[in-house]
Amino acid sequence: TTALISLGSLLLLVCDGSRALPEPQACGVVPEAWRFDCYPERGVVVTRELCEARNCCFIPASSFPPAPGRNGVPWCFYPPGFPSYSLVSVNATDLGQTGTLVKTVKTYYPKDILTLQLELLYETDHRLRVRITDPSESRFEVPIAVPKATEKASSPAYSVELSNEPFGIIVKRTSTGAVLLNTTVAPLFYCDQFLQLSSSLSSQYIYGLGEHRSSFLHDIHWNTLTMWARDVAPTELTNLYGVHPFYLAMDEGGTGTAHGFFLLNSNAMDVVLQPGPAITWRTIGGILDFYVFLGPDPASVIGQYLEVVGYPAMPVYWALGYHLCRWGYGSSNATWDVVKNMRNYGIPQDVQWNDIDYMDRSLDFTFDPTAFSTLPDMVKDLHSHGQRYVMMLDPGISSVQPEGGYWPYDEGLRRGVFINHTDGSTLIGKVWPGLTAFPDFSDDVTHEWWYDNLKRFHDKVPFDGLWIDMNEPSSFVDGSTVGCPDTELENPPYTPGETHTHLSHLTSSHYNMHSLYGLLEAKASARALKRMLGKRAFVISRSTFPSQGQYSGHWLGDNRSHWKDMYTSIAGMLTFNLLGVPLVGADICGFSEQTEEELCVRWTQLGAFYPFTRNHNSIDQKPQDPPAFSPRARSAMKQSLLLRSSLFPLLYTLFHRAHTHGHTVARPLLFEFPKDVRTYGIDRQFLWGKSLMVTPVLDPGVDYVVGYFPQGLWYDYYTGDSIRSKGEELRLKAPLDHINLHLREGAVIPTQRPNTTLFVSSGQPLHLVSSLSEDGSAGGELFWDDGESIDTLETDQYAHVVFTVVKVRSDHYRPGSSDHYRPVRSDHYRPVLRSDQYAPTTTDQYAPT
Ligand code: MIG
Repeated sequence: TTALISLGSLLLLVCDGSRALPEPQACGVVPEAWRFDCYPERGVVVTRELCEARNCCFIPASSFPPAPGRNGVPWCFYPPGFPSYSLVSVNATDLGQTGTLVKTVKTYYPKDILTLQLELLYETDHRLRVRITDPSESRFEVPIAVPKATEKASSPAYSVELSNEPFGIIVKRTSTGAVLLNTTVAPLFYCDQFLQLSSSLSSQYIYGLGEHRSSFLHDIHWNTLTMWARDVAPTELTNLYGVHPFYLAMDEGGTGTAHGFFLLNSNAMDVVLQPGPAITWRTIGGILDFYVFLGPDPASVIGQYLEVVGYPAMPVYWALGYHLCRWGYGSSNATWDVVKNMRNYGIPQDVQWNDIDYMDRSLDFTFDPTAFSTLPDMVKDLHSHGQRYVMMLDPGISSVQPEGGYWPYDEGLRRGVFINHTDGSTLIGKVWPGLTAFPDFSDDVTHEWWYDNLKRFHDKVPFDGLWIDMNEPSSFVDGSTVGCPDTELENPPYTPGETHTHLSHLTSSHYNMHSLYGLLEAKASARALKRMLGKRAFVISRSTFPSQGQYSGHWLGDNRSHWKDMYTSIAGMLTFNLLGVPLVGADICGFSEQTEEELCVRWTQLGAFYPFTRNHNSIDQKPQDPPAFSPRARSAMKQSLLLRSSLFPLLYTLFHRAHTHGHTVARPLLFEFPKDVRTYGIDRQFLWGKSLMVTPVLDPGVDYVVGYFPQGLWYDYYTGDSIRSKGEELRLKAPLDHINLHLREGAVIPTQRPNTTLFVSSGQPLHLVSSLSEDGSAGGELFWDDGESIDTLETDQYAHVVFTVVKVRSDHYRPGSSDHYRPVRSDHYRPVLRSDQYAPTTTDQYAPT
């Protein structure tokens, strides 16, 4: 922060209209960490000539790019005083302020918008919104419903300072003076297809910014995160399936306070993190419309963000069960055999899935009449066992007329639901069935058509939920069968990361809406399911965008059967919990490549603590469902799944909190211990809610695991033994059939005796497990309803029970003695995992031993 403020003082060098090269001294004073890239174009070797043609500073940096895809200290960077906008007027409004920004010098990108309107909206005490728009022409804005404030916040936790010349916004936390945003660090760009805003970051601790494969805590060392929905197997340093321009960051100084930032923009963009610490948002369309959330703790930041984009839906209860899937069962009977096998072994399974191989010639809304002829019978059988069926749908609708016609396409054409070229002809790409058209889910007519298709198929195969894949949208040809038109949209002056593969810009609306495809398809799917089944919808989507959680969950895509992929799944899961999509998990045991038994056991144990738990496997790999392994492995997997089932009441209650308060379900440790800097980077452990800590084994060939225990009292979930930690790493025993679980002091968690399916176990007794704090107190809650009706909360069809344990003073109580920590138990039951007994038979209390 100090460094950037000194930069600010150099800004007097601005002189309108001057195209003079920056003074070498002025360039030299800019510390490397604060050099903002003036030549971010990829694949260009930036020379002094190219750089100076942009009036920028050219200093070959001391270090060369450290890693491919990571772009190191820029050699060409903006000098202090690089021409930018000036704030020429400010007026008070009902909600804040409005201002006019002008600029006289054009940049080196086409179509500078020289006059801009600034709007500051003090929406709530903890939420500031800033919009920078073109007053003369309306530009694309993301079509998601955000709250409209009607009154200016009365005592905002933030203060806003505006810098006039050059224009910049500085947002501070009122209580501490911490600078959360300072956009004066680099020039603002606002051209038709190049909008760029930089800011200092308050600290190096920054999270969110999905979807990328990385550690949970982002690396700020010249790390460019591209946002553009893309079908690519999770790989580091490249953009993946979803787009989430939101971050959570800790304030400076390790005080535990946190804030958030959300850029409401769906165009292709690069987000650059640099060690300043600073961030640059570089988008190729739309407007600059962003929010700052003041927290002050990490969990509140997420709640405030989700107030804007929407709280996640309350899942139907069986969404939280065990899901089994693979690509390439080959037939409905083979699928059915797996289900029967699971039943024979008494392994919990709520849901059986099918991948595209159930389809007839890969056509949506059909099933293979030969190999999958018994599909309807299998689904009926699942239902009669209290189990559910989910199958895949891809958005690409075959445009080649199969024999007998294809209603989805014919009807879609008739109703005009497909994405068109600008000349009005249907755009054709290529996916699994061959040539395909793509439904335009931004249109209600398309939603109606999607519903009709689902209904017609449901009459034949009564599925319960949907798996929507390939919705980036993915296509096997660039652009369309006729390539890409040669337009400005196809050739933006700046191209972020990997934005040209698969279905590309095509039309003006696709240029803006590409990354919204998965969101809009999920919305259409959830609406249709609700209407058709009259229950909460179950949808799992590959592509996601802010507000996705209202309509679907997410799986993390095509991982590999590697130990490393199991580890990175934790960061993915935690990140999506921050992004308001708590119903998330990775393909357990790994999707591509062959898994091995030990990995699959460990992954099933970890996966039992994914909010969404599904084993999924790619075609051509050997089966990896639990019965496919040795008795020892199978029984370890079974134990972990029964354990998960026994924790269903807790998990369900956590989802209720996510739905009503925007809480996380799978939670990073730093959320509960924000003052403990040692938790900031933890992504090998996590919590369920505030109390249950999961410490999985993530390495091969070990029978122990090292975990960090934040300060306090922790109880081994199985034995009730307590550990008093000073905030230290502990080595825990972890034989192959064991996943370490610890309960934090002061909790009461509801559990249930498990069964092979959830909730049918309504006959299954509920229990409480409590972990007393040092003073003998504990608390918790249970949310309980029928598990599937829509809006049980709104219609008052639920129970919400709050549990409190207090130490009752007795004659035996002797202050200062350790006696009062002795457990007072009605029996000595501890939830030791045995196949016949998974939960306390009576209410159980752990007390410090
Ligand atoms: O091009 O439907 O991520 O889970 O098994 C691959 C086949 C298409 C990608 C999904 C994966 C699924 C696969 N799909």
